[in-house]
Amino acid sequence: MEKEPAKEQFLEAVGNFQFRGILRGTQPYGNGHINDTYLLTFEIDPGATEKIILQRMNRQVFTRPAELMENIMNVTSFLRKKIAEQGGDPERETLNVLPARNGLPYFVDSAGEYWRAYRYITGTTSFDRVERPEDFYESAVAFGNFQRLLSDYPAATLHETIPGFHDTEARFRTFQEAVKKDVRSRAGSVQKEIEFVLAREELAGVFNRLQAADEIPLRVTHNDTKLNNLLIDNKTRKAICVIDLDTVMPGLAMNDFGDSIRFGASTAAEDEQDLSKVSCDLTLYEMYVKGFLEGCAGQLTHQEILLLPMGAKLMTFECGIRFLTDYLEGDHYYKIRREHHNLDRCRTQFRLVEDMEKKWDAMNLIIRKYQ
Ligand code: ADP
Ligand code: GN1
Ligand code: MG
Repeated sequence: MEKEPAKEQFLEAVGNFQFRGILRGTQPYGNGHINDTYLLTFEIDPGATEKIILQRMNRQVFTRPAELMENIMNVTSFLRKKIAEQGGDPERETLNVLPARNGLPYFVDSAGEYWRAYRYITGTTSFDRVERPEDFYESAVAFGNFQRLLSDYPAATLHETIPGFHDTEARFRTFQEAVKKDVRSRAGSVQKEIEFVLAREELAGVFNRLQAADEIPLRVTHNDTKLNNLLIDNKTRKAICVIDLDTVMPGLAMNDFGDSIRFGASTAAEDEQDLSKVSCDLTLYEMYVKGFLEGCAGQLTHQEILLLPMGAKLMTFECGIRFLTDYLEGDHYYKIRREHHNLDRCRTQFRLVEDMEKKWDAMNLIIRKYQ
């Protein structure tokens, strides 16, 4: 895990963007696991303020930040046009990057760290848990719609910001390496979790095999569709803006569906320590199926629709593998807020996988209602 930025670096970054007004407040913001996010408040006129999101990008995770920002600039301008054509408000319905003083969409500080700024989208909330089922339905429509809006995006122009991001087979191999190296001597204490993964090697390769056989299409997908990567309007309760566009890349529709389910259809938080609270809520699952298919509006093939439950199981399994790998490697990837945080997160994911295995027939039956 990276260290927090030093105060001087933070101030250097703030001073190097084209912000208006006088800085009146700064606070760490949100619950993302990857970047360092701050909310800045500027007084632009007496009594009038403007809010900005400033982020220090995670250089260990994103090794080519300039390419990543090129993706974001291109994707957001593409979306902005479509949103405007459809009568929407591009200022609120997609991210707006604010340029640095040198005109670039990012600033590199004297320590070599990359910073970027977004207009803060006011009057919205990003939820860490589903508080109202209708919100989850709205999030499904928004993520499905996001994929549909990008269906004619020139995929070949996108940089792969994290190679093999959802290559579950490769994640499985990296995990095996981490067990072998066991750099923190933690493997001995997590034998049960290691066995859980090893017993499901077959599962890890399901989408790899279908892709190799050309049975499932690559699309431009978000790849990180958890509920807190979406802003819901406080008044209308509509999901208005998909955020965290760092991993928009060619990917699988089922994975976008699946990542939302593993996070939002869980009856407990991602890092819940009491595993008896963790299960996959089939009512929420069904609401998401309905919303996602509506949002995709007929774009998915029959095969993709049938594979949605597999997306849920695989994304949950993969996410658990990634948390466990990070735990074994010494917590260098995800931010942690307590000791063994990654292990707790891994355990909820594996509990969810087990629960999905039990509910597998029901999960598939639900899909058949909507196909
Ligand atoms: P990470 O990659 O660390 O998850 P995100 O880009 O998802 O970082 O940002 C972290 C959090 O900051 C989000 O979950 C959301 O709560 C908030 N956030 C990010 N961008 C905006 C924005 N433009 N307007 C309002 N809130 C935002
Ligand atoms: C990370 O960045 P954030 O917190 O929205 C991670 C996702 C994981 C998720 C688990 C770039 O998402 O892949 O599924 O944590 N993002 C990256 O909560 O690795
Ligand atoms: Mg995020």
